[in-house]
Amino acid sequence: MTTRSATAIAHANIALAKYWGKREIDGNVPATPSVSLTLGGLSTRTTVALLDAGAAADALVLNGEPQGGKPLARVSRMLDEIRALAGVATRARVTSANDFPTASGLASSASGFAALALAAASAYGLAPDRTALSRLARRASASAARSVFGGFVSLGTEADAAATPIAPPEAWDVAIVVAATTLDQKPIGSTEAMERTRVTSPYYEAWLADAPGLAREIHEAILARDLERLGSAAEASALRMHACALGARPSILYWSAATISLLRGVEALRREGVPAYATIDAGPHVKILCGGADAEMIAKRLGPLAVRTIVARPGPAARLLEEAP
Ligand code: 2P0
Repeated sequence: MTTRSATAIAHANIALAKYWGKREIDGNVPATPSVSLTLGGLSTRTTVALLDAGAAADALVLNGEPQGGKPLARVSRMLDEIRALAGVATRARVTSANDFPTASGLASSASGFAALALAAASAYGLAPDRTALSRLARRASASAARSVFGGFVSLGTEADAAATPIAPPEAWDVAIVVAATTLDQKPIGSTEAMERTRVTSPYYEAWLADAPGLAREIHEAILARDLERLGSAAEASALRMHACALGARPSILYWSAATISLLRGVEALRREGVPAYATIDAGPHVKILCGGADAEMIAKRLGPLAVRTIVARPGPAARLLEEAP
């Protein structure tokens, strides 16, 4: 029998200024500042239900499949932090589902851990403010800190970093066209890939030196609603992140042939005068930043190069759902 439960929804976000690499301190602290857009759609819905006092372990069901091993351990680590704050030892059952492909470079850990932090805090009777919630989410997955907020969001590199909102979702009519190139899982997770990059890529120091300037430019371009400046800096951030990862040994190459075809497709759109800019995360998919009015046309144009396109508009902050009585 469960005693208390809470359900939360959080949305994926796409980094326009990329986080890649962690500081060599405890707490999963990014080595580079990042700036993101939280997306409408692309959401994770997570329920945390406290188990009987006698239950020995947490349980996790992800997209209908019971999980053990590393995924469960990562969830239990966040629950342990919340239990320590709440002074409650009771284990919980976590049921989580994405409405988009898990672990394919579509940022499921961002929406997943933001939803988990909010649902778990509520189920255990805590009411952290948004900053504390973002900090909690960051310790599990840094990109999740950003999905706590809606719209345009920034995350720094301080030891206690929490995300802060830059502009709400309705502030600017832009869109992200997600062009998925495969529905398979990615071959190497971003946590491991970042660590390999830090340890072995000769370009890592250059990336650390360069990334803050791009993040500042991206932040300013958002405040100025300057799509061309934002897009060109966001594209540079993504390509420099991948260039740095390519320099790791063994190399980290997330791209497929379709990734390059999509990059060429975005260049062709720009030659025709359409403001469209590519960004790529830890996977082969290409996400195209564009004006809201161009999004459907761009999805149609690039659709034949992808297995699936999704038009995503700026989306809201993570939120609790009212429980059915
Ligand atoms: C980002 N990515 O800023 C960058 C760009 C992927 C590429 O944050 O180790 O799942 O859990 O903190 O947040 C993906 O990494 O990594 C990511 P952890 P996370 O969106």
